[in-house]
Amino acid sequence: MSDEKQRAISILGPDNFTGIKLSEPAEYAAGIPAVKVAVEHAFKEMGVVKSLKTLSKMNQKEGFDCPGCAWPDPEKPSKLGEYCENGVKAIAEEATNKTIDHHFFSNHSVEALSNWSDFQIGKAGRLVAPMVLYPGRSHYESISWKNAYQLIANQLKKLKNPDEAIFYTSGRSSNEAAFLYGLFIRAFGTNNMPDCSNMCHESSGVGLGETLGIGKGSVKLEDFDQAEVVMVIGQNPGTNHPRMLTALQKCKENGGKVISINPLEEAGLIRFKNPQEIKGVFAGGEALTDIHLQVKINQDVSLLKLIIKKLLKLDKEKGNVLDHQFIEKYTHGYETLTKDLENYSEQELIDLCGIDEAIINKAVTLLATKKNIIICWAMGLTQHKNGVDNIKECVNLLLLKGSLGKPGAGTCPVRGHSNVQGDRTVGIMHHVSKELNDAIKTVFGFSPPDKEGLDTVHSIKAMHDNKAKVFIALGGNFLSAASDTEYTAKALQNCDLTVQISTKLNRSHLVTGKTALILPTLGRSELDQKNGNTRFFTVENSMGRVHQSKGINKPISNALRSEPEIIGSIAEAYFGNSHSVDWKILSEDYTLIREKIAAVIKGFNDLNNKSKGTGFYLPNNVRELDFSKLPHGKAQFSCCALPEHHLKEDELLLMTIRSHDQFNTTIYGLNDRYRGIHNERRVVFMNPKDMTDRNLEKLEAINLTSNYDGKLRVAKKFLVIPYNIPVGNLGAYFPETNVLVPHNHYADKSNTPISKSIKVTVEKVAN
Ligand SMILES: Nc1nc2c(c(=O)[nH]1)N[C@H]1C(S)=C(S)[C@@H](COP(=O)(O)OP(=O)(O)OC[C@H]3O[C@@H](n4cnc5c(=O)[nH]c(N)nc54)[C@H](O)[C@@H]3O)O[C@H]1N2
Ligand SMILES: Nc1nc2c(c(=O)[nH]1)N[C@H]1C(S)=C(S)[C@@H](COP(=O)(O)OP(=O)(O)OC[C@H]3O[C@@H](n4cnc5c(=O)[nH]c(N)nc54)[C@H](O)[C@@H]3O)O[C@H]1N2
Ligand code: SF4
Ligand SMILES: [Mo]
Repeated sequence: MSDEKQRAISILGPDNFTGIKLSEPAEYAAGIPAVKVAVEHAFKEMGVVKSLKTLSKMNQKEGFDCPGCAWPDPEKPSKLGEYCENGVKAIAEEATNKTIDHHFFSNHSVEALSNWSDFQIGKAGRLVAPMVLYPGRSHYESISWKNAYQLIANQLKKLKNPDEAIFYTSGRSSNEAAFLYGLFIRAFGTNNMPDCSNMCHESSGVGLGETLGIGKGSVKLEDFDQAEVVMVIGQNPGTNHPRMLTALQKCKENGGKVISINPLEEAGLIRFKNPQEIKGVFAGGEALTDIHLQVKINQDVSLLKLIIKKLLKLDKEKGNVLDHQFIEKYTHGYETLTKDLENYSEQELIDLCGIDEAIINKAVTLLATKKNIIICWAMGLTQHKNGVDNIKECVNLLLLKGSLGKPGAGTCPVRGHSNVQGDRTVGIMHHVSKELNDAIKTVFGFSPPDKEGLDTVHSIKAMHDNKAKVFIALGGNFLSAASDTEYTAKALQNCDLTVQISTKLNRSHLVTGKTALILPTLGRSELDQKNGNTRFFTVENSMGRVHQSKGINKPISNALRSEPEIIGSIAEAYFGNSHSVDWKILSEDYTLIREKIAAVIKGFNDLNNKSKGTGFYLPNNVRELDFSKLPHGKAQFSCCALPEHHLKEDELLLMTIRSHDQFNTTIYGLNDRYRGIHNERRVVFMNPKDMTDRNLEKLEAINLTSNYDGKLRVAKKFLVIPYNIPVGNLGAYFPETNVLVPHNHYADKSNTPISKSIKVTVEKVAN
């Protein structure tokens, strides 16, 4: 193929079926199959010896933090191993022995690679050499680190102003890397820092910030031992936070109850066999959910309003249901809330959420008598137009019950990426914080920009409209993770330069700007050494505990650089000696970075010492019941409107979810064991009644079409799976369905794409 030929890149990859097999959905999560699957994955990718060594150090004090989700480790890790099936899959993916070097890229053109499936792309192996794709060329070519840094610096210097550059962060980077990255971006002169949490828990951050004064959860892991009720809303922990099941199990052993609110009866929520316990391996497993409320997609506000209405009524009749002392002392807006609820009839709310009233009453009776309640949630609440209100309605319930700031009670937004919370804490954000800017000025001697930057959806629009020309990503897979894949592709392809600092190949390396760079970096599990000294870094888990993580494996290649070193070198190439920060020295010395974090960010004093061992908790005003920064110095009740979809007669509401065999856009395998799907990802879960209405057979192929503002978006070829899902609702996996999510429809206030409530129609695929 000629080097000059225009690249015909496949943006979505192949859409062929892979040979589906079905089984009954699983009745319980974990147990023996989980152990077996986990070990198979590890041995296949890492070999036996490396697997055993690596796993023995994961989530242990002197080891490294699991690169999977952000669920916390217990203070005293057990010797049997503090990890789950998906943690093992995550580490096997990173610590694989397979590598792709410059030979791989000279053997495969970018165009050819783009026709591989995401599963094949991910399985190719670890990136081990810096590579460049020049304009008009068909293949990536080798480039030295030095020339790569210079190329970036030159391109950044060509921009008319710093706001023409976009700097994305995914949530796997350490606090040290993220802090340095944010510092460089501000020194460069922009706040354009979109990050994965814009697509994830941003609604939680906004909702909690406005009502409770901190955009993070308030519970600690130990609180699960003492909770009387744990509500799990819009979350699938059996797949996405498997060790949370152990916490739920403990809660139940201590007499607690679990209420789940989900359009699906997810296996992990129903029954659980703990693979870390002998009884879990052999016995029949434990029922986890006491009450399952099978809510229709995006009707959580209706359901929570109904529950609250019923609790208010009971309180009036019998008393002792709500915590009036707490309401009086700590909250604002109670009268307005109760008055607003009078606008809704119980029947209207029952009809909207689609649940049998008798089951709702059971939940109400339980909640009425209990005082210590934890509410956990994830993407089922955040990724809707009213994502922020979903969170606020949860806060309303907790405030009414006085379930905050005491053991066994509180908010628990369950974070996704292992350090997504930490990255935000140490400064990755598009908003301007005067406090942070002042601290940076004092410590580093330069003034950060005070113009609000772009978040994810607005960055995409800016690139699409040719207002931003350079895109740099610290991890992640922006193309496939973001909404409206074809629009996002155009946005990236408009750029003069796209740069990916990555461990593994993904589609964002193939759908690129005119020039593209791949900068391979060390993974979590790898030994990070400089001049014979082993370096460690720090992370913050979902519950605000900061602790160290130290890699143990020999790096897969000597050519790799650590994330801080890469960022420091880009900064050095850009600034030369003309800046108040010595980027090279800072980027190589993580102890120094931690000193600077401690000097700039509240709550991090003595970080170097305090992060050792199990680490320390960051300050959290909700734990102290200190609402002094909020209006009236109180926690805020909110009046939330009901969601409106105005569905046309033939339209259904689609939620885009994760299978059990993926981590976001990384596809570990083609099975979704708990939901009974094997060897296929192009499936759509549908209620049998909706199938009958549309004359659809099991496993019939359909296209999904969304129509927003008159623009048709089509996701082609999905097999219909009859499933226990509410009438009018559909479920299908992302990233395949991201093509349907309109770029300009996102949550109010948080701008999170509406990935869990997309209006679609279905059509049979013509043979
Ligand atoms: N193995 C694995 N672990 C992961 C990830 C992964 O991809 N794989 N991703 C990580 C990341 S970044 C994140 S953010 C988390 C995501 O963790 P989750 O939020 O658990 O992930 P999703 O698959 O998006 O599941 C959303 C759940 O919400 C339900 N749901 C959808 N819409 C609604 C609704 O309107 N109301 C209610 N009540 N429920 C609804 C779905 O049925 C599903 O059970 O997991 C993290 N952990
Ligand atoms: N439709 C739909 N879209 C969604 C969602 C949804 O539920 N539905 N969920 C959203 C959510 S919650 C999130 S968080 C985003 C995820 O968005 P991203 O975080 O952008 O996507 P990931 O798939 O997690 O990124 C995987 C890539 O990260 C790189 N990587 C892995 N480890 C490291 C590391 O240690 N360092 C570096 N530098 N790179 C590394 C690898 O190259 C890998 O291919 O997707 C969002 N998109
Ligand atoms: S629950 Fe999350 S952090 Fe813990 S081992 Fe599993 S994937 Fe890793
Ligand atoms: Mo996420």
